[in-house]
Amino acid sequence: MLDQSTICAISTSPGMGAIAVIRLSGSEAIAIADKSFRSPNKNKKLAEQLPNTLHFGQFINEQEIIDEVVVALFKAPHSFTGEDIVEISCHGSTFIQQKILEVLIGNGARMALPGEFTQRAFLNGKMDLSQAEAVADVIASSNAAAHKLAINQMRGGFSKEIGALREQLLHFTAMVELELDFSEEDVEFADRRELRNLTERIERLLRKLKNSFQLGNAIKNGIPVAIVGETNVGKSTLLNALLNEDKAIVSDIHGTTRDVIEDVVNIHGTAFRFFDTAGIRETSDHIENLGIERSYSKLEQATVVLLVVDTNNPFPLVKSRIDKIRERISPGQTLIIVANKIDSGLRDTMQLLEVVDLADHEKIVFVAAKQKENLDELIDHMVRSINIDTVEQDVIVTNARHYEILKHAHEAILRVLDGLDTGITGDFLSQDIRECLHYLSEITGEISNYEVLGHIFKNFCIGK
Ligand SMILES: Nc1nc2c(ncn2[C@@H]2O[C@H](COP(=O)(O)OP(=O)(O)OP(=O)(O)O)[C@@H](O)[C@H]2O)c(=O)[nH]1
Ligand SMILES: [Mg+2]
Repeated sequence: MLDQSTICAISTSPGMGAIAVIRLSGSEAIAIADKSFRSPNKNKKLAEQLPNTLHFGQFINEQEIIDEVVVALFKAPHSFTGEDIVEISCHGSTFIQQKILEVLIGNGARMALPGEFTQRAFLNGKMDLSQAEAVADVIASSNAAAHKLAINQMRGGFSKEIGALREQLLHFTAMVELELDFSEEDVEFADRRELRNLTERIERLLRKLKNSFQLGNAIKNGIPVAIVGETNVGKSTLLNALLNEDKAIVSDIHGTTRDVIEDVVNIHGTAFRFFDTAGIRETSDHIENLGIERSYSKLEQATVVLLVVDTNNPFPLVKSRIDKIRERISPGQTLIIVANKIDSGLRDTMQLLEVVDLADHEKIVFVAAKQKENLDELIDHMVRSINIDTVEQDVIVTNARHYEILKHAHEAILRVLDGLDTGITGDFLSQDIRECLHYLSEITGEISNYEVLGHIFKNFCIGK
């Protein structure tokens, strides 16, 4: 059920600015604006103007001039919300903005709820739910990669992928359910091998989408990079160099950092979230041990692990540190060995590190964090390890709600695969497939309830 009232809100950011935009949407939008709009020749009516036009005039309250404004007109269904929209651009004084809003409410509009413009766009079929959600992400995007993902999703990239999945699932149910209609005759229309192939294809797609969330989430909030290593190897010095500020305390005392220090930097259009951790060593200090446990947990959560080693140490010692961390690296993580202090390092250690065997997901760079020497190469490896090309080509899930739904859908499809293996009857198969379809509809919003919608849109700002 669609609320028919005409809503209004300030759509530009709160506070003073050169100009501000106040937006009205609903069937009465133009009539409400007309009550306070006065054109230079005094007799122009907005209601009689063509859509997609701009009109200069005064915004008045009874006879008082509030401001000189430019009004933009859009008519249903060709507008963002699918309803009549009036956008009033005024001077950006907070007093003027508030005054115009008050007058519009006095004329019969009501204040919009957070995200209500976008919610109406969704309810009027201008976009599906995943696209509507992307509108918030586009507004919030703070780096090039997150922006790219959000724009792609807003333009329907993700919806297309879900649509293709639904097609395949519907094809599957059609095959199985035809068989059910003729169940008394004991025929098998659906070729089980074909069904299996199809199910496997769907499973792969769902798995890929589900797994993409880790990267998607990382891009949105900053790729997690853990800086780990022994005490005193220069982890905090490296963090400060990467952030270009003295964020962490640096000293030659072992065990200086005892808790995780975190900050985000934008590098070449990608946000990286660095975690400087407590140096790993054997110690009986209880607090320090708690810090070391946190270092390991940050290591597990990171997409990129920077293992800092001190080239002043003999090679066998350094090598054993590297091997110890290698055991903790899981698939999908990149390990960059940062051989630090090359300004004063042992020649032997450095030479042997140069020729150390590296796996595909491993890199080594030689730096002097204190002198900021060779950090470019390190940054280069980090940027390349997240492979920005994937971001451009593939659909990547960035939204936690979508991820939760995809997890359920994936479980349902695994049950179908299982069912095909154990030879369960078509009606059970079709039940799981229907469940899977149901979940996908929740992503695009074909199936939604007011509680879910309310929850999604309440996180928007007012005016969007
Ligand atoms: N010569 C030289 N010294 C460095 C370099 N990087 C760091 N240091 C010194 O190494 C010492 C330890 O540096 P930190 O950054 O505090 O080391 P850490 O790994 O954070 O140590 P903990 O917090 O105790 O685990 C400091 O005295 C730094 O100035 C470098 O590239 N060259
Ligand atoms: Mg430190």
